[in-house]
Amino acid sequence: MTDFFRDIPAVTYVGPNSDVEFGFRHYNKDEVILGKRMEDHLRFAVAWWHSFAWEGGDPFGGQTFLRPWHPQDSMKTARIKADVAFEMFRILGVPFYCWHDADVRPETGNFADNLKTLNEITDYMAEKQAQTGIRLLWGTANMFSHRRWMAGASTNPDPEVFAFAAATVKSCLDATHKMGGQNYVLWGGREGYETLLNTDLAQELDHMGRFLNMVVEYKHRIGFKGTILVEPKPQEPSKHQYDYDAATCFGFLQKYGLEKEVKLNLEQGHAILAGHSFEHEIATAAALGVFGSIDMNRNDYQSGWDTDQFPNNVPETALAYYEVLRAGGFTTGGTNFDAKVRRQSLDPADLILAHVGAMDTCARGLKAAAALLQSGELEAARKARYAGWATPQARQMLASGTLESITAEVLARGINPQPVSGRQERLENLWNRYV
Ligand code: XLS
Ligand code: NI
Ligand code: NI
Repeated sequence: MTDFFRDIPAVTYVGPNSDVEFGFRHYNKDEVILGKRMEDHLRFAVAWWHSFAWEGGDPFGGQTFLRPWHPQDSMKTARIKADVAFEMFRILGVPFYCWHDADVRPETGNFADNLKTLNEITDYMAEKQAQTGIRLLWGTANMFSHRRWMAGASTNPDPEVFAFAAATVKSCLDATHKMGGQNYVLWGGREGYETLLNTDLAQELDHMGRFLNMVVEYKHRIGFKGTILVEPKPQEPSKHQYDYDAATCFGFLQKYGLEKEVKLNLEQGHAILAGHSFEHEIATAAALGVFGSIDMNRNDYQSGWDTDQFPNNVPETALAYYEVLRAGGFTTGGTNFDAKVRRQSLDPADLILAHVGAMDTCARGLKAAAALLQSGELEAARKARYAGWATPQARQMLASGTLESITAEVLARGINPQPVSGRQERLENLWNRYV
């Protein structure tokens, strides 16, 4: 036990009218929605890196947080960090968490030592999982912070970096497997380029495709039952990242024969950076059969970079969960808060309350989405819009029509389509009745 969160009580459901600060107003984990407990719908996870490893720096200034586990350069402080993390998970009552290797163990700069400390600290964390019942949503390798990764990991022009990356992912997948992780994530922060002048784009993509195939082959060899997830992001830190968005990732997976093996972890802020909405990315992944999990952290709409803030906009989360529900909900995936408090938010209470607010925001979004889905009103309107396609002629046109046969039909039947309203505002008004 540490005293980092001293005086902070375990957070429980208090209902929307309570003025208790450390309470959930909307997240009532046992409440059943569409036949499933809210906890099982949302599958919340805390991100080790932003909540515990991040020291409060931004491009203009360094550390603002002075935590008892700083500096993070020894196994002693790594253990304190793990103790505090599990205390926070207990206070919040979250079922899951996520980590990168570099968040949980000290960096020694050499693979053998990093492997030893990773195994040691993940054994320690696995014990804590067993004691508390808190589970691992996903593990991942940080292949973007250390200078060795500056020109990429699997896409690095130097084969020694490719080798280091392969060994690193093996070590992280082994640890994730040992800890009963539900997924394994690969986010290609430096899998991209700064300038085409020094880059062989085609060769780099082939290397990345081969690398991901090695990961999938290894997963099957060790019997890891979790899902391998790729996380799209268009840019930052690379000027151009290969895993640009959901559609780009699907094309990549298909080219390298992985579209049945790998799914996507979609992040709200990354969707916005790609010029999409979050619900677009979820709907696209679902339509392509590769929807996996979400990182529910938003960006500031004013600054054009990944500010990783906790969600606080109910209508936005409602649109996202509506698509998650339409996709059939999460299986191995969940809602990871890949989010950090602001660098002025120094207090331990800030960390707790950031998550409480985010969990409530998501709960409200989920409830609104579920109520609208259950009412069937939006789905009925959508169905009505496509009703013409249910006729035998329309179905036959799709199944066996040719441009010649269809032209003959247009002439014979005098087809002359009459535009009908898309009813967008009416449907937006319908949405607003639910959020
Ligand atoms: C960064 C990414 C990262 C991944 C995990 O923008 O979101 O945090 O989720 O490597
Ligand atoms: Ni991100
Ligand atoms: Ni993320």
